[in-house]
Amino acid sequence: MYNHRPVEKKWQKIWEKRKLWRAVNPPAGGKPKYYALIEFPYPSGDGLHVGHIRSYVALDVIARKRRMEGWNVLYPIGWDAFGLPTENYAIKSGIPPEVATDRNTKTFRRQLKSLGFSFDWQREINTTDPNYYKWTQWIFLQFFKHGLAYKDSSYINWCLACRIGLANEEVTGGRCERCGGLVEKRLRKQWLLRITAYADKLLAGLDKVNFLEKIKTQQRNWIGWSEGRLIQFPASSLQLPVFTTRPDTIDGVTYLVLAPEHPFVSKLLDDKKIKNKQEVKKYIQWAMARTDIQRQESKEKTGVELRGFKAINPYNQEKVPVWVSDYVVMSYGTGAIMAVPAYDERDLEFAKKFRLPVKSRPLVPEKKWPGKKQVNYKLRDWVFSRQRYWGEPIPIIICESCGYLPVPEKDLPVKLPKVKNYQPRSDGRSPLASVASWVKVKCPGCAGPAQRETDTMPNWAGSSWYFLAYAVKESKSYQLQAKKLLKYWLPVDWYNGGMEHTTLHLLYSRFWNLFLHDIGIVPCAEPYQKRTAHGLVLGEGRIKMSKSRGNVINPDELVEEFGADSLRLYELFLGPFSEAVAWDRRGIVGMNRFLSRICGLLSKQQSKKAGELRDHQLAKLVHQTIRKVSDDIEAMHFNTAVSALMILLSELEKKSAASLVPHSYFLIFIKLLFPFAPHLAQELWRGLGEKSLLDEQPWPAWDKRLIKEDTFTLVIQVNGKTRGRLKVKIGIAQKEAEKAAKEHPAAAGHLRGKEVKQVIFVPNRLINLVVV
Ligand code: ANZ
Ligand code: ZN
Repeated sequence: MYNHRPVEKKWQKIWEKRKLWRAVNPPAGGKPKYYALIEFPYPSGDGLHVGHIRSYVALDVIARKRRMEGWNVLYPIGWDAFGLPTENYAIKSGIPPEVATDRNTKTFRRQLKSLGFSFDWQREINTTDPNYYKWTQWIFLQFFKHGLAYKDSSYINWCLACRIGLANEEVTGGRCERCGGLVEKRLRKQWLLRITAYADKLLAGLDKVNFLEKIKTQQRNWIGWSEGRLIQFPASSLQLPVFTTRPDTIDGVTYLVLAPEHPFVSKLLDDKKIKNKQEVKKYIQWAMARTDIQRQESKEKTGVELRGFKAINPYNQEKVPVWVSDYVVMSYGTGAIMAVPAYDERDLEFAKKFRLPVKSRPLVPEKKWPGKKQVNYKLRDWVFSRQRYWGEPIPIIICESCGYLPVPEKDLPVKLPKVKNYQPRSDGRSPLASVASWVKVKCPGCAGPAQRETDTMPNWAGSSWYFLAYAVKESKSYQLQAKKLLKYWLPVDWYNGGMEHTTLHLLYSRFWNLFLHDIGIVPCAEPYQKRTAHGLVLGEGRIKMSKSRGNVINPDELVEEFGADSLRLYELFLGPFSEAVAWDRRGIVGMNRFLSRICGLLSKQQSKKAGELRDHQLAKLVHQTIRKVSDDIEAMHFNTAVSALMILLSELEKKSAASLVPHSYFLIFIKLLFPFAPHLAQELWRGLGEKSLLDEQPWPAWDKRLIKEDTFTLVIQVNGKTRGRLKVKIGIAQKEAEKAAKEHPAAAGHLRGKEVKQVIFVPNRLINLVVV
């Protein structure tokens, strides 16, 4: 066992003092820039989790390798600190969210530093810092001024437990993504961001970036591009538009269906056209009270016909009945469909249940399709307000005569006022609504009495531009309009994060960046050049880690017992980086033993006194390892890179006993180890008499000639038929090859009792024995 504690403390101090990881703003001495990014954490009260670390170690390895390769690296860190857990904690404990946040970030900072991550701490950001959210609010105002932020009454997903509205992206299987509670539809006035206006750009941009294919697929499916036709069906005195992707089936339409929320329904109910009003009203009431999960899970189709009129099929003039059913959703297409039970499963089910006709008619050729071309997206506008305290106040003033007005930019930030009570109000408004002195303002338009918007932004706001914030942070302020900085640092060269953010943060932040690009703030349209994803770290036995199960692993204890280097190595050795892996305590013990062996070997080496004898096999292995570790890091095959280091270590151990290892090989080994286990590597480097810091050392290069294979696979044929293959030395002579071929068991059977008449030899390829 080596004593990791003094070693790790010592080098962390030296690194901090030398400010090695500061990203240098342009001109940066002509060095090319490299921007490596991980998803900044939410500083929860529980502290850092071993799951967080996996991604951070991976990009730390990349960042350290890049520095050695001569890049000006930006590898930043910060806190995504607004959000519900801190607010809920405030409700329970009475401790103000900013106090809890401050305490939590202190813990996270200490923990991250104890792991030796090479973050540029000078650029640390915090989304709850008024200097920071001033710009979050400023960006919101730009959206507002461009008509992309608007307030609207719409049916939103309402979490009954959290008492907040959720975006579609935050609802999974009809339940709240945060608390798992039931979600129902509620009509509410909400702020929305018009992300749908960017659906095309969000799709097209995917062709230009290097994202994992599964990430692109998820985003494409989420945006949900669909081309079809908008077809008008005359119905009573109205024209009823439907969206269909199968206009060729129009001859077989036997009824139409409207969503229960469809405005057409209430219009007809007012018009006194409908004979079964009570029945329709009852059905609508019933349908609207159902939660999304009930709608999705119900197997039984339900519905009611609007009796008293018929719609006309514009293709064949047939009269068709109009139904209301909740299998049609209001938020897609036009909220109305033409039903073709002969071709569509769901329509067939409905038709069977309500005894509606099924007509198999031939498909209609394209030139006869009515309606006009229409592209639809599954993507919905982003519900951007929350009725909670711990978020960025939406910088809008509401005046009875002037309407919604932006807070003048010079008055930003609109700071969160202190409140006494963090509990959501029973009227559903934010606790901010209770702070009269904050709410009452002078209207910037007419100078009359007006009120502040009391909604706050969702927890996704601050992270939608944080990758820009790092680039433009100078001391305490953010130079978002400083083109030079964004031009130099953007796009992010390599961004790693969780798959769970693909249709949330990753989509939102691309949207913000695209918009900021359009208004001339950001020079590039796409913010991330490359995006990869790590697999989850599960608890022992592949069970999800959670507080309630008591199986959350605290990195502090591991750092104390085994050291940061062992933990870092283990995080990467756990298994393939992109796959979920289960924690196993024995694994970290193994890593610690590996480091102890390295220590044992290298502390015996006196500087420059090791053997200088040439050993071709060892030289080859050293250079093959350089190549393997280099390539594996780039491909995120960290586990196999570590294995390669283990193989090399065993060989070095064997050969050094016989004094066969040139000193330079030990140095190479340490350099390869450095990105993974920086503390110990740096200590051993110093131990071998090297004065420099490894961050400033060049990454080793491999010698192409040395790693060239010196064998090839000889094809053995008898009478032109391949009978076997054999690994032999390159340049093998015909005589030797012939002997080897004759002795090869697969060939021997065909040669028995026969005479070789002729030998055809193609050097370094094949040998053909011709027999009779
Ligand atoms: C007639 C038809 C015949 C249809 C057929 C499909 C198959 P995507 O690909 O998802 O865009 N549809 C349209 N709006 C809807 C809504 N608001 N709620 C539920 N269903 C809706 O699917 C488009 C198809 O889904 C449309 O084409 C429509 O049914 C249905 F053999 O029209 B189709
Ligand atoms: Zn006014």
